[in-house]
Amino acid sequence: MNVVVIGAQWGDEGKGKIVDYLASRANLVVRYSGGANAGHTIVHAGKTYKLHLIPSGIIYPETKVILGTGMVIDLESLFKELEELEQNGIDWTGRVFISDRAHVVFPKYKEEDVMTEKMRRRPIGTTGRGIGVTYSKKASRDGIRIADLFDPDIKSMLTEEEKDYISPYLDKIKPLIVKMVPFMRNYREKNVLFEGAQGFMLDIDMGTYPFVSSGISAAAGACQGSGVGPRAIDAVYGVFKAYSTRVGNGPFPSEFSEEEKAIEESIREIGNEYGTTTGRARRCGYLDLVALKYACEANQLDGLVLTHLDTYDSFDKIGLCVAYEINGEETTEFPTTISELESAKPVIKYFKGWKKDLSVYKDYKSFPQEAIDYVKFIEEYTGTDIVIVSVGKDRDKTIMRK
Ligand code: 2SA
Ligand code: GDP
Ligand code: MG
Repeated sequence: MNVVVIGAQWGDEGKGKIVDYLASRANLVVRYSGGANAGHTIVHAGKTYKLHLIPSGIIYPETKVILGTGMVIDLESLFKELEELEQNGIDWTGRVFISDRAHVVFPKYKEEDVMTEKMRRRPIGTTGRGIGVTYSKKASRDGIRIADLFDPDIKSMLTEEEKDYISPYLDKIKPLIVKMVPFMRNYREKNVLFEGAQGFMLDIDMGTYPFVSSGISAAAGACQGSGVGPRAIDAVYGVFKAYSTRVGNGPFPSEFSEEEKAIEESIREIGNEYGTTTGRARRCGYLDLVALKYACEANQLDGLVLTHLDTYDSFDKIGLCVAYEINGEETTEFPTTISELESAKPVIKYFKGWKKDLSVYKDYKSFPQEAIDYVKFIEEYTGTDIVIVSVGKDRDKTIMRK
Protein backbone atom coordinates (compact mmCIF):
# COMPACT_ATOMS: atom_id res chain seq x y z
CA MET A 1 0.00 0.00 0.00
CA ASN A 2 1.14 3.52 -0.85
CA VAL A 3 -0.69 6.10 1.22
CA VAL A 4 -0.43 9.89 1.02
CA VAL A 5 -1.18 12.01 4.11
CA ILE A 6 -1.68 15.73 3.58
CA GLY A 7 -2.75 18.65 5.71
CA ALA A 8 -6.20 19.69 4.49
CA GLN A 9 -6.20 23.21 5.99
CA TRP A 10 -3.48 25.85 6.57
CA GLY A 11 -1.00 23.46 8.18
CA ASP A 12 -0.53 22.20 11.76
CA GLU A 13 -3.50 19.86 11.53
CA GLY A 14 -1.57 17.13 13.36
CA LYS A 15 0.09 15.51 10.33
CA GLY A 16 3.10 14.52 12.44
CA LYS A 17 0.91 12.74 14.96
CA ILE A 18 -1.13 10.95 12.28
CA VAL A 19 1.82 9.96 10.10
CA ASP A 20 3.53 8.58 13.21
CA TYR A 21 0.37 6.63 14.07
CA LEU A 22 0.04 5.18 10.57
CA ALA A 23 3.79 4.52 10.33
CA SER A 24 3.48 1.52 12.63
CA ARG A 25 2.63 -0.40 9.44
CA ALA A 26 5.01 1.43 7.08
CA ASN A 27 8.35 0.24 5.79
CA LEU A 28 9.21 3.70 4.53
CA VAL A 29 8.04 7.28 5.13
CA VAL A 30 8.81 9.83 2.39
CA ARG A 31 8.59 13.60 3.08
CA TYR A 32 7.87 15.09 -0.30
CA SER A 33 7.74 18.86 0.16
CA GLY A 34 8.84 21.88 2.14
CA GLY A 35 11.81 22.29 4.39
CA ALA A 36 12.68 23.45 7.89
CA ASN A 37 9.65 25.75 7.86
CA ALA A 38 7.54 22.74 8.87
CA GLY A 39 7.08 21.66 12.47
CA HIS A 40 5.60 18.20 12.98
CA THR A 41 4.97 17.13 16.57
CA ILE A 42 4.87 13.56 17.85
CA VAL A 43 4.07 12.69 21.44
CA HIS A 44 4.77 9.15 22.56
CA ALA A 45 5.78 7.45 25.82
CA GLY A 46 6.18 10.70 27.70
CA LYS A 47 8.41 12.29 25.08
CA THR A 48 7.69 15.10 22.62
CA TYR A 49 9.51 15.14 19.30
CA LYS A 50 9.40 18.24 17.11
CA LEU A 51 10.46 17.36 13.59
CA HIS A 52 11.20 19.91 10.89
CA LEU A 53 12.96 18.03 8.09
CA ILE A 54 13.01 14.40 9.22
CA PRO A 55 9.88 12.47 8.22
CA SER A 56 7.55 11.38 11.02
CA GLY A 57 8.09 7.63 11.22
CA ILE A 58 11.62 7.92 12.59
CA ILE A 59 10.35 7.10 16.09
CA TYR A 60 9.78 3.45 15.11
CA PRO A 61 13.09 1.57 15.32
CA GLU A 62 12.70 -0.31 12.02
CA THR A 63 11.05 2.29 9.77
CA LYS A 64 13.20 3.92 7.09
CA VAL A 65 12.67 7.55 6.16
CA ILE A 66 13.68 9.64 3.17
CA LEU A 67 13.81 13.39 2.55
CA GLY A 68 12.37 13.49 -0.95
CA THR A 69 13.19 15.29 -4.17
CA GLY A 70 10.49 17.91 -3.55
CA MET A 71 12.17 19.12 -0.37
CA VAL A 72 14.56 22.00 0.29
CA ILE A 73 17.24 21.00 2.78
CA ASP A 74 18.91 23.21 5.36
CA LEU A 75 22.03 21.18 6.23
CA GLU A 76 22.65 22.92 9.54
CA SER A 77 19.06 22.27 10.64
CA LEU A 78 19.20 18.68 9.43
CA PHE A 79 22.21 17.71 11.51
CA LYS A 80 20.91 19.60 14.53
CA GLU A 81 17.67 17.65 14.29
CA LEU A 82 19.48 14.33 13.95
CA GLU A 83 21.55 15.19 17.02
CA GLU A 84 18.38 15.99 18.98
CA LEU A 85 16.91 12.64 17.97
CA GLU A 86 20.04 10.90 19.23
CA GLN A 87 19.74 12.76 22.54
CA ASN A 88 16.17 11.47 22.75
CA GLY A 89 17.41 7.91 22.36
CA ILE A 90 16.45 7.47 18.69
CA ASP A 91 19.05 5.51 16.74
CA TRP A 92 18.68 6.75 13.17
CA THR A 93 21.79 5.15 11.67
CA GLY A 94 21.02 3.35 8.42
CA ARG A 95 17.44 4.65 8.45
CA VAL A 96 17.67 8.22 7.16
CA PHE A 97 18.14 8.89 3.45
CA ILE A 98 18.16 12.02 1.28
CA SER A 99 17.20 12.36 -2.35
CA ASP A 100 20.07 13.23 -4.67
CA ARG A 101 17.72 15.73 -6.35
CA ALA A 102 16.51 17.67 -3.29
CA HIS A 103 17.65 21.30 -3.22
CA VAL A 104 20.01 22.92 -0.72
CA VAL A 105 19.10 26.00 1.36
CA PHE A 106 22.15 28.25 1.88
CA PRO A 107 22.34 30.68 4.85
CA LYS A 108 22.17 33.71 2.57
CA TYR A 109 18.82 32.43 1.20
CA LYS A 110 17.42 32.73 4.71
CA GLU A 111 18.73 36.29 4.99
CA GLU A 112 17.16 37.07 1.62
CA ASP A 113 13.86 35.56 2.78
CA VAL A 114 13.79 37.89 5.81
CA MET A 115 14.86 40.93 3.74
CA THR A 116 12.27 40.30 1.01
CA GLU A 117 9.57 40.06 3.66
CA LYS A 118 10.56 43.50 4.97
CA MET A 119 10.24 44.95 1.48
CA ARG A 120 6.96 43.31 0.51
CA ARG A 121 3.97 45.63 0.36
CA ARG A 122 1.91 42.76 1.74
CA PRO A 123 4.22 40.56 3.82
CA ILE A 124 3.34 36.85 3.78
CA GLY A 125 4.60 36.19 7.31
CA THR A 126 7.14 33.60 6.22
CA THR A 127 9.05 31.49 8.72
CA GLY A 128 12.34 33.04 7.55
CA ARG A 129 13.76 29.62 6.70
CA GLY A 130 14.73 30.52 3.12
CA ILE A 131 11.99 28.38 1.62
CA GLY A 132 10.69 30.75 -1.06
CA VAL A 133 14.19 31.81 -2.10
CA THR A 134 15.34 28.20 -2.53
CA TYR A 135 12.28 27.18 -4.55
CA SER A 136 12.73 30.35 -6.68
CA LYS A 137 16.34 29.40 -7.39
CA LYS A 138 15.14 25.91 -8.30
CA ALA A 139 12.49 27.25 -10.70
CA SER A 140 14.89 29.74 -12.26
CA ARG A 141 17.46 26.91 -12.60
CA ASP A 142 20.05 28.51 -10.38
CA GLY A 143 19.63 26.09 -7.47
CA ILE A 144 22.14 23.65 -6.01
CA ARG A 145 20.95 20.10 -5.42
CA ILE A 146 22.28 17.64 -2.86
CA ALA A 147 24.11 15.61 -5.57
CA ASP A 148 25.63 18.82 -6.97
CA LEU A 149 27.55 19.33 -3.71
CA PHE A 150 29.84 16.53 -4.93
CA ASP A 151 30.09 17.61 -8.58
CA PRO A 152 33.52 19.24 -9.10
CA ASP A 153 32.21 21.49 -11.91
CA ILE A 154 29.43 22.88 -9.76
CA LYS A 155 31.61 23.09 -6.66
CA SER A 156 33.98 25.33 -8.55
CA MET A 157 31.12 27.73 -9.20
CA LEU A 158 30.30 28.14 -5.48
CA THR A 159 31.44 31.25 -3.62
CA GLU A 160 34.03 30.88 -0.85
CA GLU A 161 31.29 31.55 1.65
CA GLU A 162 29.17 28.71 0.22
CA LYS A 163 32.13 26.33 0.11
CA ASP A 164 32.95 27.10 3.76
CA TYR A 165 29.34 26.52 4.71
CA ILE A 166 29.00 23.09 3.09
CA SER A 167 32.45 21.74 3.95
CA PRO A 168 31.70 20.46 7.51
CA TYR A 169 28.62 18.59 6.23
CA LEU A 170 29.99 16.83 3.15
CA ASP A 171 31.37 13.71 4.86
CA LYS A 172 28.33 13.46 7.09
CA ILE A 173 25.78 13.74 4.32
CA LYS A 174 27.46 11.51 1.76
CA PRO A 175 26.35 8.17 3.24
CA LEU A 176 22.73 9.38 3.41
CA ILE A 177 22.34 10.32 -0.26
CA VAL A 178 20.50 7.95 -2.57
CA LYS A 179 19.29 8.05 -6.14
CA MET A 180 15.60 8.57 -5.49
CA VAL A 181 14.11 6.55 -8.37
CA PRO A 182 16.04 3.27 -7.87
CA PHE A 183 15.59 3.70 -4.11
CA MET A 184 11.81 3.81 -4.53
CA ARG A 185 11.97 0.78 -6.87
CA ASN A 186 12.95 -1.33 -3.85
CA TYR A 187 9.74 -0.33 -2.07
CA ARG A 188 7.27 -1.23 -4.83
CA GLU A 189 5.81 -4.18 -2.94
CA LYS A 190 6.11 -2.57 0.48
CA ASN A 191 4.11 -0.12 2.61
CA VAL A 192 5.08 3.46 1.94
CA LEU A 193 3.66 6.59 3.54
CA PHE A 194 4.04 9.91 1.75
CA GLU A 195 4.06 12.76 4.25
CA GLY A 196 2.96 16.20 3.12
CA ALA A 197 4.10 19.45 4.70
CA GLN A 198 2.18 22.65 5.50
CA GLY A 199 -1.42 22.37 4.32
CA PHE A 200 -3.39 22.30 1.11
CA MET A 201 -4.45 25.94 1.52
CA LEU A 202 -0.73 26.88 1.53
CA ASP A 203 -0.03 24.99 -1.71
CA ILE A 204 1.74 27.14 -4.30
CA ASP A 205 -0.85 26.36 -7.02
CA MET A 206 -4.05 25.65 -5.14
CA GLY A 207 -3.76 27.73 -1.97
CA THR A 208 -4.57 31.34 -1.11
CA TYR A 209 -1.86 32.68 -3.44
CA PRO A 210 0.30 34.70 -2.84
CA PHE A 211 -0.20 33.96 0.88
CA VAL A 212 1.14 30.45 0.50
CA SER A 213 4.40 28.57 0.94
CA SER A 214 6.45 27.66 -2.13
CA GLY A 215 6.30 23.88 -2.14
CA ILE A 216 3.56 21.53 -3.27
CA SER A 217 1.46 20.59 -0.28
CA ALA A 218 -1.30 19.04 -2.37
CA ALA A 219 -1.46 15.26 -2.60
CA ALA A 220 -0.33 15.41 -6.23
CA GLY A 221 3.07 16.61 -5.00
CA ALA A 222 3.67 13.20 -3.43
CA CYS A 223 4.53 11.79 -6.85
CA GLN A 224 6.64 14.63 -8.18
CA GLY A 225 8.40 15.04 -4.86
CA SER A 226 9.35 11.37 -4.60
CA GLY A 227 9.92 10.07 -8.09
CA VAL A 228 6.91 7.79 -8.37
CA GLY A 229 4.02 8.05 -10.81
CA PRO A 230 0.38 8.75 -9.91
CA ARG A 231 -0.51 5.10 -10.50
CA ALA A 232 1.61 4.16 -7.47
CA ILE A 233 -0.78 5.83 -5.03
CA ASP A 234 -3.44 3.64 -3.39
CA ALA A 235 -5.08 6.09 -0.99
CA VAL A 236 -4.99 9.75 0.02
CA TYR A 237 -5.96 11.03 3.47
CA GLY A 238 -6.38 14.62 4.57
CA VAL A 239 -5.83 15.64 8.19
CA PHE A 240 -7.90 18.52 9.60
CA LYS A 241 -8.57 20.01 13.02
CA ALA A 242 -12.01 20.40 14.62
CA TYR A 243 -11.44 24.16 14.09
CA SER A 244 -9.23 26.19 11.74
CA THR A 245 -5.89 27.87 12.35
CA ARG A 246 -3.53 29.87 10.22
CA VAL A 247 -0.05 31.13 11.13
CA GLY A 248 1.33 34.03 9.13
CA ASN A 249 -0.62 36.51 7.04
CA GLY A 250 -3.31 36.09 4.44
CA PRO A 251 -7.06 35.72 4.17
CA PHE A 252 -8.85 33.50 6.67
CA PRO A 253 -12.63 33.84 6.23
CA SER A 254 -13.69 31.99 9.37
CA GLU A 255 -11.16 33.74 11.65
CA PHE A 256 -12.69 34.87 14.95
CA SER A 257 -13.72 38.52 14.93
CA GLU A 258 -12.75 41.09 17.55
CA GLU A 259 -15.92 40.24 19.53
CA GLU A 260 -14.98 36.55 19.46
CA LYS A 261 -11.41 36.99 20.73
CA ALA A 262 -12.25 35.18 23.97
CA ILE A 263 -13.17 32.05 21.98
CA GLU A 264 -9.92 32.33 20.05
CA GLU A 265 -7.96 32.65 23.30
CA SER A 266 -9.59 29.50 24.73
CA ILE A 267 -8.87 27.45 21.63
CA ARG A 268 -5.29 28.73 21.48
CA GLU A 269 -4.62 27.89 25.11
CA ILE A 270 -6.43 24.53 25.24
CA GLY A 271 -5.18 23.43 21.82
CA ASN A 272 -1.68 24.92 22.36
CA GLU A 273 -1.87 26.78 19.05
CA TYR A 274 1.62 28.22 18.80
CA GLY A 275 3.99 27.70 15.85
CA THR A 276 6.10 24.57 16.26
CA THR A 277 9.01 26.19 14.42
CA THR A 278 8.70 29.91 15.23
CA GLY A 279 6.54 29.94 18.38
CA ARG A 280 4.17 32.46 16.76
CA ALA A 281 0.59 32.52 18.08
CA ARG A 282 -1.67 30.86 15.52
CA ARG A 283 -4.80 32.67 14.36
CA CYS A 284 -7.95 30.65 15.06
CA GLY A 285 -11.48 30.34 13.72
CA TYR A 286 -14.32 27.86 13.49
CA LEU A 287 -13.87 24.95 11.11
CA ASP A 288 -14.20 26.25 7.56
CA LEU A 289 -16.19 23.66 5.60
CA VAL A 290 -16.05 25.66 2.37
CA ALA A 291 -12.26 25.39 2.41
CA LEU A 292 -12.30 21.78 3.64
CA LYS A 293 -14.66 20.68 0.88
CA TYR A 294 -12.40 22.38 -1.66
CA ALA A 295 -9.46 20.37 -0.25
CA CYS A 296 -11.46 17.12 -0.37
CA GLU A 297 -12.37 17.65 -4.01
CA ALA A 298 -9.07 18.97 -5.31
CA ASN A 299 -7.14 16.10 -3.72
CA GLN A 300 -9.85 13.48 -4.25
CA LEU A 301 -9.42 12.48 -0.62
CA ASP A 302 -10.34 8.90 0.20
CA GLY A 303 -10.80 9.83 3.81
CA LEU A 304 -10.43 12.57 6.38
CA VAL A 305 -8.65 12.40 9.72
CA LEU A 306 -10.13 14.65 12.40
CA THR A 307 -7.79 15.89 15.16
CA HIS A 308 -8.21 18.11 18.23
CA LEU A 309 -11.84 17.16 18.76
CA ASP A 310 -10.97 17.14 22.49
CA THR A 311 -10.03 20.83 22.33
CA TYR A 312 -13.77 21.55 22.23
CA ASP A 313 -14.57 19.40 25.32
CA SER A 314 -15.48 22.37 27.54
CA PHE A 315 -17.43 24.37 24.93
CA ASP A 316 -21.19 24.98 25.31
CA LYS A 317 -21.64 25.58 21.61
CA ILE A 318 -19.47 25.05 18.58
CA GLY A 319 -19.71 26.83 15.25
CA LEU A 320 -19.08 25.54 11.74
CA CYS A 321 -18.58 27.80 8.73
CA VAL A 322 -20.94 26.37 6.11
CA ALA A 323 -20.83 29.13 3.45
CA TYR A 324 -19.33 32.53 2.67
CA GLU A 325 -21.32 35.66 2.07
CA ILE A 326 -19.57 37.75 -0.58
CA ASN A 327 -21.16 41.00 -1.80
CA GLY A 328 -24.50 39.95 -0.37
CA GLU A 329 -24.47 36.53 -2.02
CA GLU A 330 -23.92 33.19 -0.38
CA THR A 331 -21.47 30.74 -1.89
CA THR A 332 -19.98 27.39 -1.00
CA GLU A 333 -17.35 27.50 -3.76
CA PHE A 334 -13.90 28.49 -2.53
CA PRO A 335 -12.96 31.87 -4.11
CA THR A 336 -9.76 32.48 -6.07
CA THR A 337 -8.91 36.11 -5.40
CA ILE A 338 -7.65 37.62 -2.18
CA SER A 339 -10.25 40.43 -2.40
CA GLU A 340 -13.11 37.93 -2.50
CA LEU A 341 -11.59 35.93 0.37
CA GLU A 342 -11.01 39.07 2.43
CA SER A 343 -14.57 40.29 1.95
CA ALA A 344 -16.10 36.86 2.65
CA LYS A 345 -18.25 36.80 5.77
CA PRO A 346 -18.55 33.35 7.33
CA VAL A 347 -22.05 31.86 7.59
CA ILE A 348 -21.98 29.95 10.87
CA LYS A 349 -24.12 27.01 11.93
CA TYR A 350 -24.00 26.24 15.65
CA PHE A 351 -23.87 22.83 17.31
CA LYS A 352 -24.34 21.90 20.95
CA GLY A 353 -21.13 21.03 22.82
CA TRP A 354 -20.73 17.56 24.38
CA LYS A 355 -19.13 18.83 27.63
CA LYS A 356 -17.30 15.57 28.29
CA ASP A 357 -13.67 14.50 28.33
CA LEU A 358 -13.27 12.78 24.94
CA SER A 359 -9.70 11.71 25.65
CA VAL A 360 -10.92 8.77 27.74
CA TYR A 361 -12.92 7.21 24.88
CA LYS A 362 -11.41 4.25 23.08
CA ASP A 363 -14.27 3.65 20.70
CA TYR A 364 -16.11 6.09 18.43
CA LYS A 365 -19.49 4.40 18.81
CA SER A 366 -19.65 5.29 22.49
CA PHE A 367 -18.92 9.00 21.87
CA PRO A 368 -21.46 11.51 23.23
CA GLN A 369 -24.26 12.07 20.69
CA GLU A 370 -23.36 15.78 20.33
CA ALA A 371 -19.85 14.84 19.15
CA ILE A 372 -21.25 12.26 16.74
CA ASP A 373 -23.65 14.87 15.32
CA TYR A 374 -20.77 17.27 14.73
CA VAL A 375 -18.65 14.61 12.99
CA LYS A 376 -21.58 13.39 10.89
CA PHE A 377 -22.37 16.89 9.64
CA ILE A 378 -18.77 17.35 8.44
CA GLU A 379 -18.87 14.02 6.61
CA GLU A 380 -22.16 14.83 4.92
CA TYR A 381 -21.09 18.33 3.93
CA THR A 382 -17.76 17.23 2.46
CA GLY A 383 -18.99 13.91 1.08
CA THR A 384 -15.92 12.32 2.66
CA ASP A 385 -15.68 9.75 5.45
CA ILE A 386 -13.79 10.60 8.62
CA VAL A 387 -11.71 7.46 9.10
CA ILE A 388 -9.68 8.41 12.17
CA VAL A 389 -10.57 10.68 15.09
CA SER A 390 -7.82 12.04 17.35
CA VAL A 391 -8.73 13.07 20.91
CA GLY A 392 -5.36 14.01 22.38
CA LYS A 393 -1.77 14.67 21.40
CA ASP A 394 -0.46 11.27 22.46
CA ARG A 395 -0.12 8.48 19.92
CA ASP A 396 -2.57 6.32 21.87
CA LYS A 397 -5.30 8.98 21.83
CA THR A 398 -6.25 7.93 18.31
CA ILE A 399 -9.45 6.17 17.31
CA MET A 400 -9.56 4.21 14.07
CA ARG A 401 -13.15 4.10 12.78
CA LYS A 402 -12.93 1.82 9.78
P1 2SA B 1 7.39 30.03 4.28
O1 2SA B 1 8.34 30.18 5.43
O2 2SA B 1 7.86 30.72 3.03
O3 2SA B 1 7.01 28.61 4.01
O4 2SA B 1 6.05 30.81 4.72
C1 2SA B 1 4.98 31.03 3.81
C2 2SA B 1 3.64 30.87 4.50
O5 2SA B 1 3.49 29.50 4.90
C3 2SA B 1 3.21 29.44 6.27
N1 2SA B 1 3.86 28.25 6.87
C4 2SA B 1 3.30 27.51 7.81
N2 2SA B 1 2.03 27.50 8.28
C5 2SA B 1 1.78 26.62 9.28
N3 2SA B 1 2.74 25.84 9.88
C6 2SA B 1 4.01 25.83 9.42
N4 2SA B 1 5.00 25.29 10.14
C7 2SA B 1 5.29 25.80 11.52
C8 2SA B 1 4.46 25.07 12.55
C9 2SA B 1 5.07 27.32 11.51
C10 2SA B 1 5.65 28.11 12.67
O6 2SA B 1 4.43 23.85 12.49
O7 2SA B 1 3.84 25.71 13.42
O8 2SA B 1 6.28 27.60 13.58
O9 2SA B 1 5.44 29.36 12.63
C11 2SA B 1 4.31 26.66 8.30
N5 2SA B 1 5.43 26.85 7.58
C12 2SA B 1 5.14 27.84 6.69
C13 2SA B 1 3.84 30.70 6.85
O10 2SA B 1 3.30 31.04 8.12
C14 2SA B 1 3.53 31.71 5.78
O11 2SA B 1 2.19 32.15 5.92
P1 GDP C 1 1.61 19.31 11.96
O1 GDP C 1 2.48 20.39 11.42
O2 GDP C 1 0.40 19.09 11.13
O3 GDP C 1 2.34 18.03 12.23
O4 GDP C 1 1.07 19.83 13.37
P2 GDP C 1 1.90 20.56 14.54
O5 GDP C 1 2.74 19.56 15.24
O6 GDP C 1 2.55 21.79 14.05
O7 GDP C 1 0.70 21.05 15.47
C1 GDP C 1 -0.25 20.14 15.95
C2 GDP C 1 -0.27 20.22 17.47
O8 GDP C 1 -1.42 19.60 17.96
C3 GDP C 1 0.89 19.50 18.14
O9 GDP C 1 1.22 20.20 19.30
C4 GDP C 1 0.31 18.13 18.48
O10 GDP C 1 0.95 17.52 19.58
C5 GDP C 1 -1.10 18.50 18.82
N1 GDP C 1 -2.14 17.49 18.53
C6 GDP C 1 -2.26 16.66 17.47
N2 GDP C 1 -3.43 15.99 17.51
C7 GDP C 1 -4.06 16.40 18.63
C8 GDP C 1 -5.34 16.08 19.22
O11 GDP C 1 -6.13 15.30 18.71
N3 GDP C 1 -5.65 16.73 20.37
C9 GDP C 1 -4.81 17.63 20.97
N4 GDP C 1 -5.22 18.21 22.08
N5 GDP C 1 -3.61 17.94 20.45
C10 GDP C 1 -3.25 17.35 19.29
MG1 MG D 1 3.24 22.20 12.03
